[in-house]
Amino acid sequence: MKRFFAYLSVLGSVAVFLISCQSQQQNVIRIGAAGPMTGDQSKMGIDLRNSVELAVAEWNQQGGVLGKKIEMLAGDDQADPKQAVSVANKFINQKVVAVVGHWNSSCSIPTSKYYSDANIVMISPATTNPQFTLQGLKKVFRVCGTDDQQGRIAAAFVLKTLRPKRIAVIHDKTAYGQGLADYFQKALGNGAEVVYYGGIVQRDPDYKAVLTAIKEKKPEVYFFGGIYPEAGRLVRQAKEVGLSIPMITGDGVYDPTFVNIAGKAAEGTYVTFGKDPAGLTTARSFNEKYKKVYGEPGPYSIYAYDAANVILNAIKATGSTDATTVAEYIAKSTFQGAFGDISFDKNGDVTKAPYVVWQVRDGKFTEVK
Ligand code: ABU
Repeated sequence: MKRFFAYLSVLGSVAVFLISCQSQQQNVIRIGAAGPMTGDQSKMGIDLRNSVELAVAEWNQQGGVLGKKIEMLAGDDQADPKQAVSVANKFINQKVVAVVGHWNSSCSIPTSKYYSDANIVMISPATTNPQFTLQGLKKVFRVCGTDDQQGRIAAAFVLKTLRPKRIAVIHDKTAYGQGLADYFQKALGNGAEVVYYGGIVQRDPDYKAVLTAIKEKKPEVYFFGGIYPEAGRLVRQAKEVGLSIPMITGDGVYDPTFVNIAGKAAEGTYVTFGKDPAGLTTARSFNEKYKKVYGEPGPYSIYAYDAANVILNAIKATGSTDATTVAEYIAKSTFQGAFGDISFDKNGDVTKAPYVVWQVRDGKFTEVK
């Protein structure tokens, strides 16, 4: 009998514990922040996580949303599509209502289907491959531009300003890098001859064989579709093999880490990216608060902050965490973001995403006017 009562008492405690966990879960609204938080692209994921954390802290200081505290859950996808799917499954089990992320196109495209099927809103701050929002998934958005846009800007700049006859095009074989390289090449049209086209392997320490092969083709410029760790090694090793021509590349290279890796060899590199938000009145408060807590904002920090605020404002305005309701509201509304007004087209892309060309001068990214 004693044993029976002891058994009942254990069962009772377990039940109380489970009920209390469930009620705690119901009293919070969970938002996922997903990106590469370890590995050679970790700065991008950490920037993203910091911004979502900042937005969530601000909302919680004001009492949260719908009378509930907001909890941010961070998911490290290591810029690896398989890890990204694991993160998505974890977030689904943890009942997040929305995700800010992922950072890489190669992670956002496969996970978008998982989130949509699980009724979770997804806004990527940085994924630029057009395919991401062309899948007909109504709960998927991005707050940045697309690679067809930046590919066109890069090609127009090269043809008008650098005027080469011969160009080499290389990429990192990812959804982002290869996609961007292909959009760039398409936008060149017959404006210049592509004398070399090929892929490199991400995280390979030595690109000298490829760079020597490019040199033999005598291009006057080379385009790289990829991320800053590879771009840094490429420009450094290009100098080592005597390939002294400018690189033009995309938003994945716009970070001081590129200059740190490349050193002096970074000088003169051209990069397409959005305008600098530092001077915007709307961005002032974000910049000050971010700097105070985390240091200098990264290139996509403000985009991630705006993505989190779009989600939380939509939850507040609709009085709901239902993804269909929230996504319908996001699709038809204009939000006052730190980077200016944000509204979306029928695919979930932002209606304004102006790219400009930057150049590394004296170790700093400087807008080319
Ligand atoms: N847009 C730059 C890097 C992120 C991506 O893979 O799209």
